Amino acid sequence: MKIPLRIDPIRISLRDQSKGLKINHQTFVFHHEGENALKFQDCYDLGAKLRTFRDVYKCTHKATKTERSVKILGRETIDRETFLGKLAILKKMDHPNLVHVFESFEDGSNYYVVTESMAHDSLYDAISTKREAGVAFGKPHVAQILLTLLECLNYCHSHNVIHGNIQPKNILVPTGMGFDKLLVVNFFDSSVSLEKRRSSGARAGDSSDDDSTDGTSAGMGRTSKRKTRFAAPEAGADGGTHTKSDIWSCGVIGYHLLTGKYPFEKPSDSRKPISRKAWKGMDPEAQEFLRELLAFRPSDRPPASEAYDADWLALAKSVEAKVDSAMQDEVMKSLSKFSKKDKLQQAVSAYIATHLLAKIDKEKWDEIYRHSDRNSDGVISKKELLDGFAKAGIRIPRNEMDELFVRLDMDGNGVIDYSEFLAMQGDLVCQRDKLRAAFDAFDTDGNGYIEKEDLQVIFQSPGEKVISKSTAKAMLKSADQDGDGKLSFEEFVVMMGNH
Ligand SMILES: [Ca+2]
Ligand SMILES: [Ca+2]
Ligand SMILES: [Ca+2]
Repeated sequence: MKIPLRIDPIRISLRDQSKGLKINHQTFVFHHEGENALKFQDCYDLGAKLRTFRDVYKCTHKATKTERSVKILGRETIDRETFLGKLAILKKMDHPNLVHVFESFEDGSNYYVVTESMAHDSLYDAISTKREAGVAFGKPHVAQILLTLLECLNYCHSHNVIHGNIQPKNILVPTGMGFDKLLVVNFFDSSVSLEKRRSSGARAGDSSDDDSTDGTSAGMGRTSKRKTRFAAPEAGADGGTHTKSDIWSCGVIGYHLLTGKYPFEKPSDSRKPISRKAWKGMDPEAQEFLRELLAFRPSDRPPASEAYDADWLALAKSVEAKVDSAMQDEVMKSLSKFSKKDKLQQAVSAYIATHLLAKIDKEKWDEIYRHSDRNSDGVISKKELLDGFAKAGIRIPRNEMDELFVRLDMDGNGVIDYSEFLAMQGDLVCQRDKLRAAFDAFDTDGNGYIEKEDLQVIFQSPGEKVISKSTAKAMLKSADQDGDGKLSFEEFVVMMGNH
C-alpha cells in the first residue's frame, strides 16, 4: 500500500501561472500548522536522540524511507514568533556546509524542525577517528577546518546571519569525509538575523566601528546559560550578537586545535588581554593569524571575507581533496549545454536535489561547486561560471552566455545557488531510485500517474488561486508521449532524461 506523501502546497506566487513559478531551494520547505495540517507523527518515525544535542533526534521519513534529523522544541521553551524567525533564517541558508531544512511542524505541545541527517561525528570525534586510522592530524588539518568554517561564515554573514555560537560541539563531520565537508549546525539556539534587527530599528551588530561589548541579546527568547570558552568578550552568556563574535570563536577553535589548550583559563578571562605566555611555542605564522582573529575589539578582527584569505590557511591545500578535473570538465560541459527546462522538470530536479540527496551522493559535486566558487562567497557568479567554462576549454559568445545564465539561474536572483547547481546535474538527480521517490511524491493520490489534479495540489499556494486545469495540462503536455493526459513513471523518466 502506498503511504501518501502529501507534499503540501507550494508557497509561490502564481500570478503568471506556470511561467511565473520561481523554483528554488525553499520551494518544497513547508511549515505544517493548524488543525487539518499534517502532523510530524503522520510523516515520520521518531528514532533515538543524537548524543551530542539536547533536543535532536533521528527520524525516518515514512514515504521515502530516508533518514533525517528532527529538532523538537517544547512550546514553553520558545515563543512562536521567535521560532518562526529562527526557522526563516535556517530556510534561507543554501550552502554545502549547512544542513538543509526539509519541513517543519507544530502541534499543541511542540515545534519540530526536520533537517537532513545530523547523525555525524562531532568535530573532536572525527579528529580522534582520523588519528586512530593513522592520519597524522596537524596544522594543515587545522587550517582546513578554519578555512571551511570561515568560508561558511562568510556566506552566513553576507546573508546577514550571525551564527552566534560557533564552538566544536556545533561542528559535525560526516563519517569518513574530509574536514572540508564539515557542517555548521545549531542555528536555533543563538543565531541572529541582522536584517530583522535593522528593520526593527535596532543597532546593527556588524558595523566595523561598533565596539559594543554589552552583549545584549536581540531578544530572541534565549534561555540563560553559562558563557562558553569559545564566546567572544563582547558576547553575552547566550551567544555573540556581532559577526565578529563568530570570527573570535574561530580563533579559539584554532588555538585549541593547535595547542590542546585554551587561550584563557576561564571564559571570563576573555575580557583581559591574552597573556604573552599563552603564545609561547606557537609558530609565528599561526600566531599572527590567530592573534588577528582573537583581537579584543571586534573592529580589529578581520571579516570572514578577508580572514579566509590569510596566508596561513594556504596550508590547507596539502590536505584538500583533489578536484576530479575530468568530472569538472564534464559538469561544465553539461552546464554550457543546459537547455531550458520546463517548470515540471525544474520542480522535480529541485525536489530531488533538496530532498533526496544524502551528503555522500553530493560529495564530488560539492567539491566542484566549491572549486567553481572562486571568491568563496557560497554562490557562483556569472564571472565565476565563465572562468569555469574557460578552464574546461569551453568558449561561449557573450550574447549566448547571457541567455544561458538566465536558464541556469532558475530563481532569477542573479547567481547560481548551491541547490540550483545540484538540480542541474542530470547524472546526480536522474538516478532511477531518486526518480521513483520523486514520482511518488508528485503522484499525490498514489494512483500511479501524475495528473493535472496532482499538479494542482503541488503547485498551490495557500491563500492564492489553484493553478488552472489548463495550465496543469500544459505542464504535462510535452512529456505526455501517448497523449492520455497523464504521466506514467516511464514517461516521467524519459522527461527527466531530456537534459
Ligand atoms: Ca562566488
Ligand atoms: Ca539563483
Ligand atoms: Ca496521481
